[in-house]
Amino acid sequence: MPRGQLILIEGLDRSGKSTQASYLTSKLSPSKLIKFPDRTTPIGKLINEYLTNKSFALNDQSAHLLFSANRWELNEEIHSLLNQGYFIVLDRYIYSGLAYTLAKHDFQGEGVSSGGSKKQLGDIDWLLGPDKGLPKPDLTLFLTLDLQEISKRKGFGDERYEMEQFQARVKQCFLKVLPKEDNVQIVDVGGKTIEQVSEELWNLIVSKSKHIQTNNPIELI
Ligand code: 2DT
Ligand code: MG
Repeated sequence: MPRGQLILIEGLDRSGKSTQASYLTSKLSPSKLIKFPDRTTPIGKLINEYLTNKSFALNDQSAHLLFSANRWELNEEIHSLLNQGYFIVLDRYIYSGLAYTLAKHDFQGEGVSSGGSKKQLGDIDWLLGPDKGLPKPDLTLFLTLDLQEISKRKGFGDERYEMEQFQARVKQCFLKVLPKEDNVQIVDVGGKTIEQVSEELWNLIVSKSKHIQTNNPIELI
């Protein structure tokens, strides 16, 4: 039996990423939606504390490693579902891991970053190291929109990272870390309805998934 496919939906905050990821999961069968960070696991609970409590003191390197460790917590489940033929839709994954930490490297604002050395945060090899060996997405769809439109959409909550000035850095960092490959597609959602975006993403999945070699084992990062 051919394996299933690993489809990653990445995107800026307020891009409609989670809405689209659940919609796509409902269109694919059999399928499972996996959201990162998964806040229900032992490490996910720490991450939740880190995101929701700005006085929770974790340095930036440790936080970065925890997000990666959280992906490793689901590694066996992902392999097992793929081997059973499931489509797995990921809502955030390694590129969020790279982009958010990289964005902290030279961000001066309050409430995002710890003190201390930030040298490693600008070193992509260091950032990617802990994710090496995780399953590599077959297809990545990155939802982007311009910053003016981000600020028009409804306001941020008060989790760590949910502030406009930081999002501008995150956007630049995503564009820097996303590989320039045919199976990584950037979709501008600006000015489009939820339905229009869904249709565009669905068409991309239909056209790209024909080329995914599901008789070969999933590649690793
Ligand atoms: P949500 O709002 O989507 O729950 O994300 N993040 C996420 C990282 O900094 N590194 C990672 O590896 C991942 C997966 C993005 C909560 C925040 O966590 C950030 C926003
Ligand atoms: Mg959020």
